[in-house]
Amino acid sequence: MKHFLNIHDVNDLNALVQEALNCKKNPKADQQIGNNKTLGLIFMNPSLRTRLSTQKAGINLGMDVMVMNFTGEGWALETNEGVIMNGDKAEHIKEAAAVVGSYCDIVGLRSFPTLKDKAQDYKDHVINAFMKYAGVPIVNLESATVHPCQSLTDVITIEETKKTAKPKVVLTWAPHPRALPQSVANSFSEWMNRTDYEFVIANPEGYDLSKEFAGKASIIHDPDEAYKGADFIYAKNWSSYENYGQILSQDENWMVDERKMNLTNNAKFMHCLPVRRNVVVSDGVIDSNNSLVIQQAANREFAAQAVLKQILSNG
Ligand code: SN0
Repeated sequence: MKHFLNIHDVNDLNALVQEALNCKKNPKADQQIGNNKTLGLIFMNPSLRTRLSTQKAGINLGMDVMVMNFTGEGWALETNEGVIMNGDKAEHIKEAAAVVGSYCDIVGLRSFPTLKDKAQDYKDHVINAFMKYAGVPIVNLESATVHPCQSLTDVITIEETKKTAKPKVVLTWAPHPRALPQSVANSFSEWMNRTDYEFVIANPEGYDLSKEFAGKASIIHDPDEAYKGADFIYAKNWSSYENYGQILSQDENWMVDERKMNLTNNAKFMHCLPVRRNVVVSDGVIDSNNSLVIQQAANREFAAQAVLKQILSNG
């Protein structure tokens, strides 16, 4: 693996999942692989799990790890080409990426979408600029369109937990007070498309994901119907793709609750976190024995480790 930007960088998904499960069994087995190598993690947005799990993964592999928050700490970055930089942006992404790359052997980057300009966001311009100018392998720590480290974690967690070979997995939209990226949902969907699970996306009208990411998923606009017989309920809010970045619904019937979970095949509950309790999911569901959220978060470490290991092994 050269870079880890999205599912297209993964040749053999089963092998990558097995690699992560091996890392989980013995996290410190490959401490020599990353010796004398530096991992730089750059955050343009907040992070808890991504930051700590990727840092820990690097440490497990013997890497030195540097972390920097750009928001408030770095110079405000200009990302457009050919502009006269006489406004509030002090540094161009061309120099910033090249400089970060000069200190690091691998760079991880988080950069959320603006949710204002769909065409610009869906070009994934910021992470692509890092790819172009950093000169080292790039790991996507959630970009404008996808969050592959989370999706790999999700597949690992389903593989660890599933009771049938081809479980029914439902990605359900849930209400939220703020407009959020489509990245986690897009990414989960494109990774589910690479499995042989039965995959359903449930969302209100106006919230269909881009077809490019939804792929072969069945799209259902009625939550009760979608939940029937499900083995996994994966909740996430996203803002509208069609009416780009907008909040079209706050309908609390879409919150994951005990009543709808009772329609499932004793489904496990999943969410990438952070989660708004009693908006996205009821306390009763997230605190139940069927909730996988902590296991999912713990698996982030080994997903990141498997990815870093494959990149380091490529030399
Ligand atoms: C981010 C998102 O993409 O939805 C990160 C998820 C891993 N989530 C949020 O920004 C949640 C913020 C909030 O106010 O709840």
